Amino acid sequence: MKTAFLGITGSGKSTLLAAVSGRKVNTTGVSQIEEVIAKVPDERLDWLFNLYKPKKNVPATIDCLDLPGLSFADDHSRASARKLLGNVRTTELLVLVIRAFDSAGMKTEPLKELSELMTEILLADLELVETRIDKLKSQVSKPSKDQAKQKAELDFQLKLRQTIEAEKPLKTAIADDHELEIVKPLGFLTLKPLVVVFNTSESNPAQTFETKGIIDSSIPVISVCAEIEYEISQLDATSRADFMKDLGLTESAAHKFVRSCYSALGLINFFTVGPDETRAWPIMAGTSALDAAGKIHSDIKRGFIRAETISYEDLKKHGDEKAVKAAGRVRLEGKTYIVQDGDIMNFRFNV
Ligand SMILES: Nc1nc2c(ncn2[C@@H]2O[C@H](COP(=O)(O)OP(=O)(O)O)[C@@H](O)[C@H]2O)c(=O)[nH]1
Ligand SMILES: [Mg+2]
Repeated sequence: MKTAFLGITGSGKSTLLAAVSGRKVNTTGVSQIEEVIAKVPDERLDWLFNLYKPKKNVPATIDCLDLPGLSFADDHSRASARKLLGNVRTTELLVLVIRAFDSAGMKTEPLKELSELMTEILLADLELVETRIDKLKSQVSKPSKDQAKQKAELDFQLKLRQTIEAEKPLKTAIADDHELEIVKPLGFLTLKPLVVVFNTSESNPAQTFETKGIIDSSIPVISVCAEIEYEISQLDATSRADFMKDLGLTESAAHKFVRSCYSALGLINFFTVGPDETRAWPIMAGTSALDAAGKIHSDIKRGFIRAETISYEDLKKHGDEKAVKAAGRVRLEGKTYIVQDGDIMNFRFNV
């Protein structure tokens, strides 16, 4: 899954990314978009790896785009910010990093910053719809076999513009699957799921903020002190646990971050195990066994017979597959079975 980190310059995007990916901070990414892969921590997968001792352990990953900081100080920086926002249209999730830590000479106004970012995201969509309207208008003025279709889309885009101008959620203007198909490839930012990260100060890392009236209450919001979390991420496992305990932290930034991304996107993990690898597969909650099989390989979906399924909890409780079998807890699931978080799946197929 692909996410983009957005925020003003110096809000801590690169620091946070380093913390969640375990790599070093790259502060040079001022003018370029950089791609960083963050592994999804899942202790269940690690437990499975220990049990099966395969050659490889393959966690799920989140593909993060670190963007140069946005600035809305003047028209020129606004224009370049708009251009940058154009580059995140292909991502599935937006992560807004808000500066909530003080440092010498810089006043923080986290809620104002969040509200400004939300406005810029809206304006980027307005610009997109206007470009599309201009294009359609010029197409419609020339006779062609597509004219009726273009006219219909023009009406639809005008409706979208009206919705944005009224500051109503864009999704309220999308009536059916056909309209959804039109908007999908355009990559409207306000249609993307969001995660909001308040980058808090060392003195009060757990500080929370009242975002009511700025963002929808369904959007995951977390507080993280990127600077501390970065230090933690650079430690080995033992010192990390000690350091976190000293600070009273129960969950690392990587965990918190991934949990919010999963929640914003409605994702769960299922697992596959074997002598070669143990592996986590992210899927949307509600995915059928057939579609889950297709995530692994189209052949497995095409030749799907059934899925031998064990829940992680059962495996952990009984200790190994043999004991789970003896307890009668191995299930044979069909195509329409809805895969559950933590299911260990072994697909039988025939092609
Ligand atoms: N005090 C403090 N400084 C931070 C924190 N997070 C980032 N910084 C500092 O803020 C500056 C900008 O951070 P950076 O991650 O490069 O921001 P970006 O421009 O959004 O990528 C760097 O000097 C960081 O060390 C934090 O949580 N607390
Ligand atoms: Mg940066």
